[in-house]
Amino acid sequence: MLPIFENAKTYNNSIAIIDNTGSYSYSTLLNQSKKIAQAILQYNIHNQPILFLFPSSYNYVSVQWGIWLSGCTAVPVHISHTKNEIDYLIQDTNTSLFIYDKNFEEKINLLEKTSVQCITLDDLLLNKNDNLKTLPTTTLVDNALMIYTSGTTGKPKGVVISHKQLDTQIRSLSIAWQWKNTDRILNVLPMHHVHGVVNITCCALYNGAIVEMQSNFDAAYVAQRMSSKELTLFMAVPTVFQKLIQYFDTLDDVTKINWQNGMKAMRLMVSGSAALPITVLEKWKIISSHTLLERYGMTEIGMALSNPLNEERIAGTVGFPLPFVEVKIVDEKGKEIISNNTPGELYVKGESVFKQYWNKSEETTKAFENGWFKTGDFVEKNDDGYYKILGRKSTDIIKSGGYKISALEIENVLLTHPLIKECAIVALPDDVWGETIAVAIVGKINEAELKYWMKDNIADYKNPRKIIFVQQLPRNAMGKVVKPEIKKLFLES
Ligand code: MLC
Ligand code: AMP
Repeated sequence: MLPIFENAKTYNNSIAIIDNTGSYSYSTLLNQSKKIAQAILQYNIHNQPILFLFPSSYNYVSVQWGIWLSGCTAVPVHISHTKNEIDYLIQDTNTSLFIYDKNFEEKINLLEKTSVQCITLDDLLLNKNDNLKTLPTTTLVDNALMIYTSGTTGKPKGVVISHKQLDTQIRSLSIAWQWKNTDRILNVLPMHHVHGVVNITCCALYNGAIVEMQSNFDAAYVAQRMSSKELTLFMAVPTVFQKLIQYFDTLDDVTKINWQNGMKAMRLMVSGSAALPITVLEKWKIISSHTLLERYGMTEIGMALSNPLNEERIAGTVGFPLPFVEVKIVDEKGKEIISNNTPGELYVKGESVFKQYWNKSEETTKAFENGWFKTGDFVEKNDDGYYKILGRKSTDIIKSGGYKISALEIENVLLTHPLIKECAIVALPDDVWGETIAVAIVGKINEAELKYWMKDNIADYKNPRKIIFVQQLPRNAMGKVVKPEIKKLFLES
């Protein structure tokens, strides 16, 4: 049995998950997951990716665990994904089963089903016959998760993570941040990326803690839960902390003090997925009495670097390599940089690093060099051994609200609009979102109509927020679009 299930057995009647439908113990969760696994087995699916679409909830986790217990790979679909994006996931995974929450019926009805069977959780369990098959023994070598991530080329790629890799990622954070079964965490992050899925939910459930699942971020709700003094942990992206600071400033003194007292009772707050501005760290420290622990990670590698739990946390750095993670910094020629304070690309190796990009062997091979994963992030190490993230190798990778967004992917979607002749996406600095997405367009199209069209074609968080129309895109002598020139157009306007 996988370690996470072994542990769940021992935590038995302790509460595992609280969502807006109630509280669920570890034994209830495990039993429900087994029922779901039995129902999946009736489809004669083995070792295959299965898509699932649920808000962040008890049902989400029981389906994820059910997929694992059936020996298959869990592929989370996000509630904000549009028809086209989900059609792509169905086609790319070549899955034959898609389990969804009945509230998304309308979205599912729009899909080009091809050979996939789409079924609600209710119907899946209803159709389960009493001829129970023996559940397969899922082992650490089996695939656990496939998380889609944007790259510098084309459409998102499925990052395949085995149970061994997932288990290593969980154990690494459990050691570093000393997860305990007395912990209680509120999850406000989306459940199709590692931050919400692995760092918060899997770590909590592996350690017998309680995870409160919220399907969206609501500053007032976070404040209320923190004021209760029941939470011990909170983890989020910098945009969330920025929004909490803005919300704090709107409150009356009594509410502020209650919230602050609640936060003082917590043991740890973590920020990651994007650079944490030092101003945010400082303001949050004044409000909460916590120095945010900043750490660095990536879908392909899980978490790699983290400020320490007990030693000094240095603002603007992401600390040291986590347990089971090896890192090195290399120059343009791939040669290791030994000296401190010298920038280079971060390479990562270890049991936590992903297995492959789904059905993309060439891209997988290109992503590694002699067993080291090439992150595409520039870093340097200071004299005390703390790592600092300096930026990405590619400016076509944008981080907005903690989401990684590929400029190319959005440009390709926009170019499918018949009235758009050319376009170029750039990232503009933004105090709240880190970066905000902007687009220069050549074409005669009404802005309001374009925004309406985008809502159906691109998940909201990937939508360009600023648009300018130009006669032509600035290009260099080679015909390549000069993106810094486009950025200037926005910054000067
Ligand atoms: C939404 N809006 C944006 C935007 N996204 N505006 C600018 N830039 C963006 N990126 C707009 C909406 O259109 C809406 O506008 C308003 O902001 C509120 O939208 P929302 O969706 O309700 O926002 P909110 O719930 O406040 O979401 C903020 C957030 C969310 C920070 C909670 O973006 C989020 O969950 N981010 C986390 C992503 C994540 O988990 N990344 C981890 C990847 S893993 P209007 O006009 O309608 O009000 C990884 C590895 C690692 O990176 O290291 O962890
Ligand atoms: P994703 O591919 O969505 O998992 O995003 C991973 C990327 O997020 C990394 O390659 C980094 O560029 C960025 N990232 C994650 N954590 C941090 C951090 N603490 N500081 C700066 N960038 C970060």
